[in-house]
Amino acid sequence: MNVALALEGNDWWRRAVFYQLYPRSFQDSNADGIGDLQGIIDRLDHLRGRGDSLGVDAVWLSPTFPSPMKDFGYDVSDYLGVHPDFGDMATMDRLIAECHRRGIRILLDWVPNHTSDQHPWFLDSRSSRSNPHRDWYIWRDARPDGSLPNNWRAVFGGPAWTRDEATGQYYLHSFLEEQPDLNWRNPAVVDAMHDTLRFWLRRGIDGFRIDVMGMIVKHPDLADNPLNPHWSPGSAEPKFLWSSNRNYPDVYEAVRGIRAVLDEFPGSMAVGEVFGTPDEIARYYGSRSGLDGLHLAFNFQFIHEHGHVFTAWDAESMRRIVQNAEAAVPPGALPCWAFGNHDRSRFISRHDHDGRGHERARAAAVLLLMLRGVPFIYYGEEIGMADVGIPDSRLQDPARFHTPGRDPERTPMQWDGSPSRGFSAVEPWLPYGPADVNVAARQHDPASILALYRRAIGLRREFRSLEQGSLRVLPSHPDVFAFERSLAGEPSATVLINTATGVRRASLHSPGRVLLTSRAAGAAGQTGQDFEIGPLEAMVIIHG
Ligand code: TEU
Ligand code: CA
Repeated sequence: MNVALALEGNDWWRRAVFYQLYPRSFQDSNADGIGDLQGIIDRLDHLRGRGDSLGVDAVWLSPTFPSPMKDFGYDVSDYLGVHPDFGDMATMDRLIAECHRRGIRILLDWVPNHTSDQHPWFLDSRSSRSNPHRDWYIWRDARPDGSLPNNWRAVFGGPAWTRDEATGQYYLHSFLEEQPDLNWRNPAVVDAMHDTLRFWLRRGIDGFRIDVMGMIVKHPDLADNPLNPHWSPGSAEPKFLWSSNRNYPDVYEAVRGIRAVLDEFPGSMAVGEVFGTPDEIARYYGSRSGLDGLHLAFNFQFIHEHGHVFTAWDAESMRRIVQNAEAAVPPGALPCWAFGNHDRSRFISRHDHDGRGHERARAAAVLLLMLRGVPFIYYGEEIGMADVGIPDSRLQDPARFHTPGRDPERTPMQWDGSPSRGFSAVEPWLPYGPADVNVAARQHDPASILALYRRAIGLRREFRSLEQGSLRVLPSHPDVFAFERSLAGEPSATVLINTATGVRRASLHSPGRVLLTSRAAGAAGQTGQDFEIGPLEAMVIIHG
């Protein structure tokens, strides 16, 4: 059964629509309240397969490895295994095969910056100063005055150093104290981590999302971070910059080493979780000598900028974000877009101050899928899932770096309107959201957000200018973000996003035909050169 051919060629990822799936929350198959790999297999038809499926080309699974789950899998205790909550190696092999049979590529989430404190390497490392694994992590003495080795902070709050009684030294952890940082300046660590990539690539995994890419190589002397000039007492700004431990220049050399491993497996790829200015992000694609870095590096500016959650939905911000990204990515490289992920409040909840988050989410679907570059859909976005309020007694996330932690955006996928939402036969690990937000209710409703996602993905397939064309921002009404997608020899398309809650006028260089509108009652058919675009409406118009 050849339900849907996979994208062809080693550069398939350039044309792919990706879907991020949080394995704990996709589908529980064995009634323990936790999603698992068999559950994902059971639900693959939603992603791509028979009938009305979304039609995505690739999935990224948040970490599936053995882990004490202090950070829900981002604390890995064995890079070469499967956590028993999720299944076993045989199930993983079946998942890979089932994805491939449907034409879906599959990425795992590789966590190179730190391991779990229960990883055998760290258990060894902390056992004595002379252990062969000692230098696999970053150990330092206190400063002569007894203070911490340097002023670095953990991303989740508190100092980045914990003193280990047994050997009297401090170890570095950029996140939780149960997540000690690996020492990427030790060639043995580099070799061992590269081998974990090879292990999965040989098993058929198509690539990796790389966690915290920008922090793996630090300042060689672990120099103090400088004071943030924008900080003042009581401000929301961090007190110190991250220049010694984030996007430190040597990290790009390590990235090239990772790329060289991927190049041993043609057709594999990696997308990096990176933070920084558009220029810092651009450097992850490669050095002056070419695109020898990561295949893709996330642009998170529609989620957060400079550490602040992005809640604006205005044409001005869109122009700035898109133009900055277009100007920064190196020639031949593609921007990589996401409007949500497992670390941040969901899109609808970020844009719902006036109760119109759902309309903005529909427009966002059009924007995400019509931008030049590679889109990532966060599970549940396609049905309009919002953050779920979590009672204190059920909070799970240990990292409360932004209250109330990251649980609200990690709740179970809602498959139907039943009390179990079709997710689990028992109480789920996190509570469900409102019953009316579910796949079954949206599946056959042509006016639903799910139908809109399907149509937008379909259009990318149908029109090469939308899938591969260049992007040019067009002059427009200040409230309307307008851009053109064009490719030689193909009809060009105009995309219009009205970010105002009132009607606005739009004008085109030539009349066209409306391919898609985000408003259920939006206009279809031919347009004139001048016409009206509805409140919060997004439109795709094809010319010629
Ligand atoms: O996230 C890195 C991370 O902490 C970001 O959330 C970042 O700090 C923030 O957006 C501010 O810029 C990754 C994973 O996505 C997350 O789930 C893990 O907890 C974390 O790494 C540690 O592995
Ligand atoms: Ca389960």
